[in-house]
Amino acid sequence: MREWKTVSVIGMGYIGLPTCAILASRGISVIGVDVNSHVVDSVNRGEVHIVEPDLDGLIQKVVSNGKLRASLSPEPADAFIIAVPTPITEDMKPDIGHVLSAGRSIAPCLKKGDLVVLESTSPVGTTRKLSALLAELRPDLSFPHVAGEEADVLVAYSPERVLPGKVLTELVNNDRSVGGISQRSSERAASLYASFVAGNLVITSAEAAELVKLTENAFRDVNIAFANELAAVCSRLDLNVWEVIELANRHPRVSILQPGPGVGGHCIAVDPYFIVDAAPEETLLMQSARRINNDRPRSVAAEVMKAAKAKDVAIACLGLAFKPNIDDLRESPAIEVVRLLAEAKVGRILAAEPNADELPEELSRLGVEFCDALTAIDRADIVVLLVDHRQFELIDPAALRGKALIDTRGLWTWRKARRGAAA
Ligand code: SAJ
Repeated sequence: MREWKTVSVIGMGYIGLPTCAILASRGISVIGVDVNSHVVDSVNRGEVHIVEPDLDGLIQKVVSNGKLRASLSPEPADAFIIAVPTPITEDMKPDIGHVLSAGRSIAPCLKKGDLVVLESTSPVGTTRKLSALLAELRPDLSFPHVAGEEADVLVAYSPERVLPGKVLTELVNNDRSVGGISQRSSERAASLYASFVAGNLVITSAEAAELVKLTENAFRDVNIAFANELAAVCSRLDLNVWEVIELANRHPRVSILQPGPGVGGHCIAVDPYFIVDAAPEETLLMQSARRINNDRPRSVAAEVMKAAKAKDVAIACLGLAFKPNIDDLRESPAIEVVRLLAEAKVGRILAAEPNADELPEELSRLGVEFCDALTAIDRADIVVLLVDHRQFELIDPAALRGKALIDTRGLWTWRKARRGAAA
């Protein structure tokens, strides 16, 4: 089997950049392509524009030894990996525009024997659409959706499934679905991933692999919605939801996730809509889960407003990231809670986020004040814990004495108390 000498990765974001780094660390010459010239320049300087443990050192190493180079436009390679965003439109329809643009940009570089792998989370059928687009642009070459095993260019889908914060480890160790449009496409794609994946490479069809990715995130969304619904039930019955979950999880076949102020990020809160769009009548559970999780910031804000009886009350909101111990504020339910409180003008809002240098523009415009957690707590009547960052766990309980606490993550009111009892 031919060795992989040159691979081009289209899109150097949260997935593409670590993939460039890992491939280059295995001795493959990697060309990272991005439409953003700042990203291209920073990678060529050996720098990273995203926060991910250990990525900076690896990028610096592979750029300085010449194995990774960034460019604004694709160049010929043995394989092209497409890792570009697939957002949803305002009416919750999948937008595969960036995938098709990436296809258009690589088409002129393709030659017989090349492999194209799509990694972006995509609605079922996207890989086949990509193959059809490439065929239209390159009538001199044959593609597997028409030519099957005889195709000149091989096309496959293989979704990433890495967790932000653990990307470099999970890229290597997770199992991977590899769905080719033809058997040869699957096998070639599997051989590419074998250059760095220690997990199992499981061959399937492109369509099954597309749905597998969406299913993983929809499954998690439904399970978080269950925990959030339970939180609402417990609040009505005046019970501690974290205690109920912890005890239920002692059952050998029960494993409930954790409630919180909602589901953020750009994966779990988005991907279920790709399935809903394809099968609206069959996805009642997924649609309910989306509604439950989307509604959480409003319930949390309502709880805070109920606690804020006096008009001149000060409210400390701790954490703005979409989950603990990261700096990613995109689609964060914590930001949504702060925004709802600021818009309702319930009092003075102080927000703390240890992983950010400044407040997002939308919140500063609403008069929210940015300060460190201890200052915010000191000045507040009500303290709302929105993200369970490790820094917040270390806060001395004495600092919280006399404050009304709304702990949306159970960090102080359950987890920390449990750890203290176990010590
Ligand atoms: N959350 C809860 N309760 C929980 C777990 C999570 O409220 O018990 C919330 C988080 O606070 C956050 C959101 O859900 O707001 C999503 O966080 P996450 O850690 O569950 O997931 P992501 O978005 O960081 O990464 C997910 C992962 N998918 C699954 O675990 C099935 C990851 O493996 C995927 O690669 C990633 O989506 C992706 O890129 O699709």
